[in-house]
Amino acid sequence: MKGKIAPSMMCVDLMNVERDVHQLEAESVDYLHVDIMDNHFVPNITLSSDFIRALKKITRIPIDTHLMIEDPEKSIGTYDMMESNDILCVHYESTANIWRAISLIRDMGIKAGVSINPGTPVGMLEELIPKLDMVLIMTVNPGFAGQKLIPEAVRKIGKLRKLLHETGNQNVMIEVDGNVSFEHISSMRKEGADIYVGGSSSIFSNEGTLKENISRMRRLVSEIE
Ligand code: S6P
Ligand code: MG
Repeated sequence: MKGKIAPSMMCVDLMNVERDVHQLEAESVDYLHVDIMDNHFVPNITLSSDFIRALKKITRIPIDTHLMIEDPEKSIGTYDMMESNDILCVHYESTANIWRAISLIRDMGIKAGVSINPGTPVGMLEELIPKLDMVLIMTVNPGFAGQKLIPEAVRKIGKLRKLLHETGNQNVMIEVDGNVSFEHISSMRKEGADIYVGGSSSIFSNEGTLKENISRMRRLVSEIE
């Protein structure tokens, strides 16, 4: 699959969201990655479902929502603004009822994703995979932008790619999130990731303008097809 780019909206200039979203649109990014936290599952609070509602008024870029909240099945109903090309992703570790959470997302007609923390093995997903559109591999501990990569987590991308192949589920996309930097994208691409979340270490890095950073990232994610 052609590598896709998903800028992380928690790294956008919050005083200039609309300006930056229009610029991201002009650069034809594939998704807007929206991090939602609850200060319980992770020790931070960031964006919200209201932020997605506001985004929907100004752009048609598909939304890729990463819920880092406990018991997400209780609030999935508040994401009723999401559409069939949007992705709603819950953490495997965040609920005792992951199957129910995925079913609720699917029943709403939204693409369903499950995310795993660096310490969670990909094998835990085996029975869930046929119900999923995407698996998100965290390559840092969730909660904050600007962290250092956990290299062992990058190797899980390759393990998941193999599992998808062996079980005939190659249509399930693999997303990678956490220090997806200019330095690390190539190894993530070699392992087989499809969607790349760009934050402070790439798209929003002060090494270049948004436009320059996106084209640099696009070159890196297109190198291996
Ligand atoms: C972290 C969150 C991520 C970050 C992204 C930031 O919990 O899920 O989506 O926003 O990782 O990117 P970077 O390049 O600063 O690590
Ligand atoms: Mg995220």
